[in-house]
Amino acid sequence: MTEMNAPLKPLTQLPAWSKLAAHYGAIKDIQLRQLFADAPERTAHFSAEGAGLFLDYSKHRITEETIRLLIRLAGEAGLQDRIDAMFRGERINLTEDRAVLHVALRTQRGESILVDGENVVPMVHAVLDRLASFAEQVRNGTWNGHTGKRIRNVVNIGIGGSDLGPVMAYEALRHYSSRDMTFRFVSNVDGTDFAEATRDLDPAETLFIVSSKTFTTLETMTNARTARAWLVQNLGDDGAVTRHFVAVSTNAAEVAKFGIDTANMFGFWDWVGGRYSMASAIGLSTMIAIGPDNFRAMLAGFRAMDEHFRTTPFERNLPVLMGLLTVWYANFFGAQTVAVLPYDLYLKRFPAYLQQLTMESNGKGVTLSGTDVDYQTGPIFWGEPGTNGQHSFYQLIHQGTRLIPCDFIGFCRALNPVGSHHDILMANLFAQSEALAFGKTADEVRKEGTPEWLVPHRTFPGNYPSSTILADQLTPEILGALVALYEHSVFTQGVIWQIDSFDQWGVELGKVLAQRIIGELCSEEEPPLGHDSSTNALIMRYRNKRDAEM
Ligand code: G6Q
Repeated sequence: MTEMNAPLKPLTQLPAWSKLAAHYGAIKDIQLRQLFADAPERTAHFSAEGAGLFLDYSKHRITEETIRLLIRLAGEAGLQDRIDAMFRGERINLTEDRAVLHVALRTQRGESILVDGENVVPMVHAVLDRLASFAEQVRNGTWNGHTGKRIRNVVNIGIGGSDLGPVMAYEALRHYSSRDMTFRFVSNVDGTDFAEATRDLDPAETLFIVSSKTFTTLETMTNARTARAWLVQNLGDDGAVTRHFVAVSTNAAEVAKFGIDTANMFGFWDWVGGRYSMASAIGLSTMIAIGPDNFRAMLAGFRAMDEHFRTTPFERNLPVLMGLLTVWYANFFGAQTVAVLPYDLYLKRFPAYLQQLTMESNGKGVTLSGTDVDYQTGPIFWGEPGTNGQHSFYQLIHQGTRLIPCDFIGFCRALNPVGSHHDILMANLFAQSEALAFGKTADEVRKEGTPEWLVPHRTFPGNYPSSTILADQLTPEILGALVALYEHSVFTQGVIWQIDSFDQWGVELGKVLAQRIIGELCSEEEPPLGHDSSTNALIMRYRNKRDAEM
């Protein structure tokens, strides 16, 4: 057993855990109004900066003692050893017996990270170079379609980790993208996804990127076969596949079996988890959209945060602080969710992306040693861009009965400066975090002349915690840093909770569960059903209605 596998004391028996529990008892009713009145310079203490991101965590229900104890907990949980083990390429994904090396995707040429004695950095850069050359060819029209027409449309076919990163990054970096090309993302096995994505596309100008680590995922392979049929039917030649299909995968055999020349395949490795793969070849659509230079800038942003995480003392380490605050609210205040509220429309898919990153990683109920946890693990992440969310669900955060810690994300400079729009946008961000923290007392409401019966309704309890992440501008570098911030925050949480943040057995189950029923729905002879009575009745009803005359 390596050092990092040495049995740890159960989390709730760590000395810092009991100290935190006692500390929580002492400060649980503490008011942010009071904390700020007592220490007007509070933000100077409770803020940190790294990789171009400024984190203000002063509007949290914490004191210096809270942070001291949380950092002590991180120490007792062996966080630094685990960080080092990840960067060394150790097999910290225990249940899949794999290294966890998305950080290797962001290394510079000349660095060295060994997996089973082999330096993976040259492999990473060899693929990056091939990706860059291919992306350039598509962008400058050297790589044409089968009929000689220029490629104008790129459709990424993938799901989960092979979709959410590409689609989020494309939306986030749209400002930097080639505006004379169209990018679409087909993930759902619902035929509507493919139909709507391709209805206005000219097949002769369309490139499909089939992105699948395993190249066996039902949804992706179904969509890929449909895409191939659509292309061949429209162009009237099987040979067209060569110029219109490329693959991103770890499984060359399946790629070849599908009919894509492995010369047109871009590889990655089993030590890149699906939800951690947007900086790998899975980012091909991103690279075609924004160009190789911008893609490399994004990698540099990832790398800056990786280095910050690996080397910065925990007191000033952004992902560590954010991860520990998530633990503080989940385990001591009983918070069930975290809201992520980007004040930038380009980040509209960022909450969805984070849902997979956080919830697939830390939605675990068993520790690394196989025992059931007796504490909460990963909270539910959700959110929408501001200011839109303010006109819908923020009501519940302000005046509902639940404690929902929020992450506000904003930028000091607009990418589309239009009059005073950006100032108005940012004013809203600042106002929301202020209102959540400090609320409005009944007396303040009365002073506004509110009739007494209405006072309770117009009073805001406040004392709701939030972090604010500010950056200068949404650039490729900053997007990389932001994603890495959350990746490493998730890592920090997983280490504290003693779980495997890098497996996904629930997803694997989903991949096999539907197969039996697919056979029952798709075969001619309609085999007898052996499910529970509810499932049998639903399937029968579906079959009857489906086959009935309209
Ligand atoms: C991610 C998960 C999962 C995966 C998809 C697609 O961490 O493992 O979301 O990315 O199921 O898998 P393939 O890339 O193998 O098609």
